[in-house]
Order: sequence, then structure tokens, then C-alpha cells
Amino acid sequence: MTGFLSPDEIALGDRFVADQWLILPVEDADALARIRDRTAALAAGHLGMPLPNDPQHFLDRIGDRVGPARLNDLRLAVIQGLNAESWFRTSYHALARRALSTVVGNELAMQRTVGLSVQLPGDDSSLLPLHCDVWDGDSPYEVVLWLPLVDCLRTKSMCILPPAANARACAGLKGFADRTVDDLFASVEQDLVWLDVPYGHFLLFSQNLLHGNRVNLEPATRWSMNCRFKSLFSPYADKRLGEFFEPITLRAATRLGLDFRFPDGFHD
Ligand SMILES: O=C(O)CCC(=O)C(=O)O
Ligand SMILES: [Fe+2]
Repeated sequence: MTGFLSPDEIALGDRFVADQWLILPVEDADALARIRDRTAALAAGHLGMPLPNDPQHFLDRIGDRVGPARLNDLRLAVIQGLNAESWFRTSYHALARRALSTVVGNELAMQRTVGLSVQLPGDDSSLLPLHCDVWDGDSPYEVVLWLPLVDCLRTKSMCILPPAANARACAGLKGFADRTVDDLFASVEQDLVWLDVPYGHFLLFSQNLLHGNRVNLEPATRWSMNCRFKSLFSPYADKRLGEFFEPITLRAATRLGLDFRFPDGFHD
């Protein structure tokens, strides 16, 4: 050791500060398979179909069985079913436990419900135009753990604006006050990076950077999850501890500290 952090921690931390996103292999392959398989089972159940033999293929090809009109009901049934599973959030955290500990901290708050995004090829009904969550009630201390359940490449994935281009776009944002988000997209399009995240990997990104998605031009459907994490004692914005976030990795000294009371009359 040459410092307070290990060389690996310094390297990963410096990489995250520089790029503000990371794509790494999941740390718990069984947890990923369990999440993917339960997702496929819930989707099949909602559609009145038997359990699929090949869950990933089934998810990729869901557009053969459901169109845009019924997609949101399917999405809600699946994510509500997953969030109701006692193991779901611990498994989700296990996918990136070490990376989160290094990048965010070892006392974490986690979003109480994980989100799910399903995007059929060619469907423009559930897009998220370019945005920074931090402009709309999220704390700048949050990161998003984004998980593909199928290979998410090119427009089947999401895009993000790298830090230098993001800083330029933010500096010029005043000029967009009376223009549309499509104008903003066009002005940064050449600098946007489409994040290729194959199944078996996660993406961890800062929602302080502009990001979003467009119509999925790939032949298969995108299935991805997202969940926010932050250091428990970092500042909160509109998304509050206890409402939106929940402590997940309280350490012993903190538990003692939170329970501590001065004896009656001590300050009198
Ligand atoms: O999944 C996407 O395309 C965008 C996700 C997003 O905006 C977020 O998780 O903050
Ligand atoms: Fe976002």
C-alpha cells in the first residue's frame, strides 16, 4: 500500500472520475442468471405462455408476441413481480458489489425499486430523450447501475455525452431555452457515445452527464434495468432517504452512532 486506497481502487476511481461511466463484467453470474430467468418467467406468465427454454432468446424476440400497445402492461407486470421478490435487490447489488464499494462507498443507499426499460425494435413510444437526472431532482452524488438482460449494442442501448462534450453542451445550454430537446440532440449527436453493454456486463454511470436513448434500430428488443446508488451520508436532493432510497450496507459503528443518546439531563 502506498496510500489510503489500494492501487486497484485508485485506478478504478480515477477511471470513473475521468469517464464518468464504467462497463465491467458482473461480479455474480448466478445472481444475473436468476434475475434474467425470473424476468423471462414473469413475462411468459403475463402472456399466458410456458416457461421459455432459452430466456435470453425469448426476451430478445418478445416483439414476436407483444406489440407497443400491450408492452407497458407487460413491463409493469414484470418489474412489479421482480421488485416483490425478497432476493431481487440483494442480487442486483451483488452484480456490482465491489465496483459500487470502490466508486461510491461502503455505506450505501439504494433506490427502493429497480426500474425496467423494454424497447421494441422501431418503437418510439417509450423513449427517454437526452437528459441529466441531476437537473430534475436527483443528487449529483448518485450513480446508476444499469443492467442489460440481453446484448445491448448500438441503438438497442443508451447513449451518453462524454465529460468534455457535456461541459461544452452545459456551457451553451442557455441558448436552448426556447428550442427542443431534438435540437439539443442534434447539436451534440456527433459527440454522443452509444454504450455497447453485452449480456453479462453492467454499466455504472453518472447521471450528471447528458444521456438518453433513441428508437431501437436493432432487430431485437432491449431489456435493461436501472437503479440508483449513493453514499448514504452524501447530500440528498428531491429523492429522499426512506422514500426513494433505503440504507443497505450500514456498518457497525454507524449503527451504534445512530442509536446513541446522551444520558437524560446530560446537557442541563
Ligand atoms: O435506459 C436508458 O436508456 C436511460 C436510463 C436513464 O436515463 C437512467 O437510468 O437515468
Ligand atoms: Fe436518466
